[in-house]
Amino acid sequence: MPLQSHVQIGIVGKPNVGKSTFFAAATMIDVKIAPYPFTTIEPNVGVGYVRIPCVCRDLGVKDNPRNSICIDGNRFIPVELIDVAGLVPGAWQGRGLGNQFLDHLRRAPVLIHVVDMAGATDEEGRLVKPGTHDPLVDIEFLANEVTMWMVQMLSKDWDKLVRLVDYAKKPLLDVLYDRFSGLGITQAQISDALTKLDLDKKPLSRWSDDDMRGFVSMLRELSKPMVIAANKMDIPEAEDNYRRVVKEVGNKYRVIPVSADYELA
Ligand SMILES: Nc1nc2c(ncn2[C@@H]2O[C@H](COP(=O)(O)OP(=O)(O)OP(=O)(O)O)[C@@H](O)[C@H]2O)c(=O)[nH]1
Ligand SMILES: [Mg+2]
Repeated sequence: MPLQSHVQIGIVGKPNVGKSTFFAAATMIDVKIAPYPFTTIEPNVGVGYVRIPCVCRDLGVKDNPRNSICIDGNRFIPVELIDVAGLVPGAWQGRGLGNQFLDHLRRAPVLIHVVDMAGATDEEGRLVKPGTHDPLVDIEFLANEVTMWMVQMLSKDWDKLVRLVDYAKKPLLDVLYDRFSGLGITQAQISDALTKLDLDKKPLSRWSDDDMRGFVSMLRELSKPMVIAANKMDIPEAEDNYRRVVKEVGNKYRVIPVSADYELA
């Protein structure tokens, strides 16, 4: 019986990069895996375990806590993983499986972005010769899709928001919090994003498109941090790409080399 988990992690990426393989390796759940895009349509949900050293050795604790288990001095913390359909450019506007799939990620406070580091799939997930697609393009596109999905939520009935805040004097924080309710975003994160960009005092009626995008992009980084699983490291072309990706975006993301195929085997 898996333990209950209160943390949900979304596994995201373009189609055919190995999301379901990664999910299957982490949860030991048998799911459909195939070398073409949109193998997964309905999300797969399961529990995986994060292993950390247990405090029992230092503190002499004997009982297993209710939220995790200890085996031989290792603590296994359950996390719920959700493996969703692949995302193609323009998903936020409904392309591919689009919004429907993004909606499955609402509750996840952390995302694992599975990237085909071998560059063996094009931007829509079709197989191409290894080394022909640049994984940096995928990293940028995915963050952009999630941001635009959130921008769309914010900009809907924008005039109404402006009236509420600028004229009816409802606190900006409350109005934004309402707008993003359901995404598990906290007031502190919203407030942080506003102050970091000097937008906390600016009337909404004077926000430019860049202000809105900048704010949402910052809020996304704060509220849905992303880790990059650099997948298909078993393919020789992945090595150079991996080094380049770490050099280019290693200060922004944790990039972890993996081979989901090998892990699963
Ligand atoms: N060489 C190699 N192939 C991999 C690796 N991980 C996954 N694959 C292969 O990539 C293909 C796609 O794997 P899936 O797990 O179905 O990919 P997905 O991202 O879930 O695909 P969609 O559900 O269609 O979006 C399969 O043929 C896998 O065997 C890996 O680490 N190395
Ligand atoms: Mg899949």
